[in-house]
Amino acid sequence: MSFTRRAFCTGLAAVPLTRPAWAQAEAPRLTARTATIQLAPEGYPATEVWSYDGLLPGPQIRAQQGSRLSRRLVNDLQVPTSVHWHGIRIDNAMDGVAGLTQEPVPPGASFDYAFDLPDAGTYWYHAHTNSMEQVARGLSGALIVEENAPPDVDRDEVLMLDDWLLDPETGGFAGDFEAPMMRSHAGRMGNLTGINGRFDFSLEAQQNERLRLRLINAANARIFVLRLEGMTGWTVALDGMPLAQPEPVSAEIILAPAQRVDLIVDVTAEEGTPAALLSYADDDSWQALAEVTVSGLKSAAPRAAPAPLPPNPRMQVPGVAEAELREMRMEGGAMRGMASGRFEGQDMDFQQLVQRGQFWALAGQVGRGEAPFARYARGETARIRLVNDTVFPHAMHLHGMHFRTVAADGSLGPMRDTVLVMPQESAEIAFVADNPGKWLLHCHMLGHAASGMTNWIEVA
Ligand SMILES: [Cu+2]
Repeated sequence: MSFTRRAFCTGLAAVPLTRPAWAQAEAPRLTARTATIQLAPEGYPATEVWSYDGLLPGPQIRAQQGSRLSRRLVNDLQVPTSVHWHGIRIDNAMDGVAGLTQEPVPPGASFDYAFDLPDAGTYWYHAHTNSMEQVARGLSGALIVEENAPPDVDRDEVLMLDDWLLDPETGGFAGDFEAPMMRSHAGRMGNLTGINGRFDFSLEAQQNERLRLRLINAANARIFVLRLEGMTGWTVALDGMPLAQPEPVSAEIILAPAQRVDLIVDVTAEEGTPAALLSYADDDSWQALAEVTVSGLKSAAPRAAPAPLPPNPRMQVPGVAEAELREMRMEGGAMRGMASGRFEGQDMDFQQLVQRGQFWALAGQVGRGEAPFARYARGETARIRLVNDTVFPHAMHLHGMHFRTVAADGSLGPMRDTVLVMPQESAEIAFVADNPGKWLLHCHMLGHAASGMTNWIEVA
């Protein structure tokens, strides 16, 4: 509106011409609520899910690197919830971990998240209150932070891989989320896999079209083993963080829960020939998780290899050789168990732990304890050896900071926030503890995390 002399005279000029500093605009809403979604194939009943904004996956959030993101979480569910912004090197108070960085948001209440986005890349957001159940019921979405100089691709596609354990009779989520069988074994595996909420996800493309595929594993426990058919390409980023050089896609891409991989692929298939993202299925076959229908020709010849993505800030991890090495032993689970663990301040044997629904320990601690696994001075280089003394793989996720894996010869691997540690193997991680606060270090097989595999560190 414009102000006229007349408006001044009638007193409307009392409206301030500029917004006072305290009158911040309300952040865009992200509403956790139930929704009914057709997840199962046609002919089966629809599924009541817990969603963000009625969508599964939740709305894709895109923002520019260096900008500030804000969302008002509105909880329209019947249970408390909170949002974790997975992989963002975030202010601790915004990390979304109920009971550690914030109180869970009760039904009917809201919580304002606002934080800076220092890094470009592929991230995601998901519930972090009773996440085993809440993520399984649908509370996750993609968070894409765009480079200020994006790579030269024809299209940018986000593919959220997931699985759902559904009752074919009712369409509802099957099984008991507390079931000891799932928690003590490999975790909650779905009987239907899909991408972006669809079991029959498909893409259309042209031959020689260049796609950026952002793969996010949002599943509770499933490790996806993937292959490209009719496409060839490069891995350019892992867990959001650019590789120094693009690497030709390996024969099999292994994507553990919570991990992401950014691929730049060229469609090599000719029109009418198969192209797909294949996934190794439970029946030992390769099945198309995403079918790519090829029609036409984008360009006469394939293009040269892509340039690396621009690096994010603070990707160096200096002083690893001199850093104190701490060992975090993973113990427990079916077929192995453990002698004892500390749960809620008490030492217990495995039988006592099982009676309390606890099956796993990290460094002898069962579930998040009063004291952190380790305390680091701000800026210190941290070095942790994750030793898997169980018969199951575990995808270990550190909040708040990315780490590099340390090879046996001391060389540093790519920068990640989630590392898969296979049974009877170990992985060493190193990172600069430069983000102050209380940060979880936990297994992202969410049933494991809920039954013991959750520890934390403190940076002060
Ligand atoms: Cu685990």
